[in-house]
Amino acid sequence: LHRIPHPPRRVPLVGDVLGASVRSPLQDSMRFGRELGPIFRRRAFRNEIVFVWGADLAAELADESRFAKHVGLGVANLRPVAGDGLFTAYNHEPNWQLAHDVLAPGFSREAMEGYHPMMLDVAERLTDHWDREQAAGRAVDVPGDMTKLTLETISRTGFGHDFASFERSRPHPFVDAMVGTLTYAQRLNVVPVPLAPLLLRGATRRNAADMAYLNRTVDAVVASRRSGGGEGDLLDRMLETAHPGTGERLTPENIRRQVITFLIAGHETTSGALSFALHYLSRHPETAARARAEVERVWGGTDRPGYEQVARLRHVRRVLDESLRLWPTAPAFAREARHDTVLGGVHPMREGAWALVLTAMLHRDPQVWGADAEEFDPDRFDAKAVRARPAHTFKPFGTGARACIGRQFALHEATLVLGLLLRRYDLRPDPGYRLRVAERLTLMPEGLRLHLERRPPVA
Ligand code: MNH
Repeated sequence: LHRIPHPPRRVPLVGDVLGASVRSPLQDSMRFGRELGPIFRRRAFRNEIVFVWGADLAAELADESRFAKHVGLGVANLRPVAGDGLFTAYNHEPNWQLAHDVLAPGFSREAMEGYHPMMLDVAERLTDHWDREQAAGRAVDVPGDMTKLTLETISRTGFGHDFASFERSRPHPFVDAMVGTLTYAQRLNVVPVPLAPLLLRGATRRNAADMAYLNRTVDAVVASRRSGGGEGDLLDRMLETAHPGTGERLTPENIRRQVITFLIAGHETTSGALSFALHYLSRHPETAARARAEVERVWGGTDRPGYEQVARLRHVRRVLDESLRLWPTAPAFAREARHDTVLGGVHPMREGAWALVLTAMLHRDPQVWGADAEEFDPDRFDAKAVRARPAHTFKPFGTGARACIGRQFALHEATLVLGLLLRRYDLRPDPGYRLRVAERLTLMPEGLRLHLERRPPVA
């Protein structure tokens, strides 16, 4: 450990919390990373955390024969909410493989084609709302509206449930409860464990109420399905499908955990990704024009593109990739050693020892991305540039067996929505807005509002 640099002002007992903020642990770590280099450590009270962002070291940690997902920090803090659901399950828990095998067909290409018309319906709710805001001369609340969109998309495609988000002026209470539990899980990372009950007493009580609300909502969704017919969606698979090999089924308690997991994991990060992409599109009119020209070429005169017409939007996808490079909305993931090993030839790790990969910094490593790594440039994702880059340098969806199961779902949904919005509106930034990134385990551009102008329909 002594070979790994740490911040210079280390306070006995407390550690490296000086200058650190409970609101922005990730952006603090990015700052430390820039000062201390590709591997560093920070101590908060008695916990020492090793951070890695150098591309060579991160590529080693992606080696599945030596490392696996580690359920720690923010992910572990969500165990009371999400239990042994897919995202928070320990590698050794049999429910991980069972649920993975039962649910994987729900993320196949054929499944995506099935969700596509419902995704379009939800996107039209958004454009109806934005048309009204535009006509009234109001700027739109980007993160708020993207969250409505992505929550409706996952709840309708996955669970046949309508939260009526666009009929509300405030976020759905499910979203407030979710943000509450995510913020609480993040705070537990930066408060000394023995003192947590004392320091977070009020917050702990609110968190219990939030968890109870999430459970009640999910139980109601499941109960209404049990009384009605299935529709071949995710919930149907959870309730009806036996494991193809063993014939085993998910238990009711595990289904509850999976539904919460998918309702949260299935919308929060996609909402952030869309919001950052819209921010960059509004600040880069030449990029927006190029992406828009592609949409008009591939879609022609239709407002209801087919699945294939979305899959063919290469330039729009690059905008999304480049936004996820700069602000991967799940900004870190943890990896543990499967057996004793040496990282980078110099850092010995015992079996079970772990490190946090800072994706947000890996994606800015100048050795990979160049001296202009901090600049927004979607051309970094043209086919030739991608081929020229080493493996494991772009990891917004994590890595290996425990990587994101919803990746294609998120990319399809987000590409579809960006295509529709580019085609329909010119996006004008608020001149006074400076990007501020809010953290609640995931990332979101705080307070982002855009002014819209309607574009003439495509002939
Ligand atoms: Mn998603 C795991 C990022 C969209 C459901 N997701 C992960 C991981 C990352 C991630 C990173 C791995 C975390 C870790 O190693 O600890 N996910 C994203 C991003 C988006 C996203 C950046 C959108 C953009 N995720 C989605 C969507 C769904 C989803 C949409 C569901 C419809 N994600 C999951 C699940 C897991 C996961 C479930 C856990 C998979 C597993 O461990 O088997």
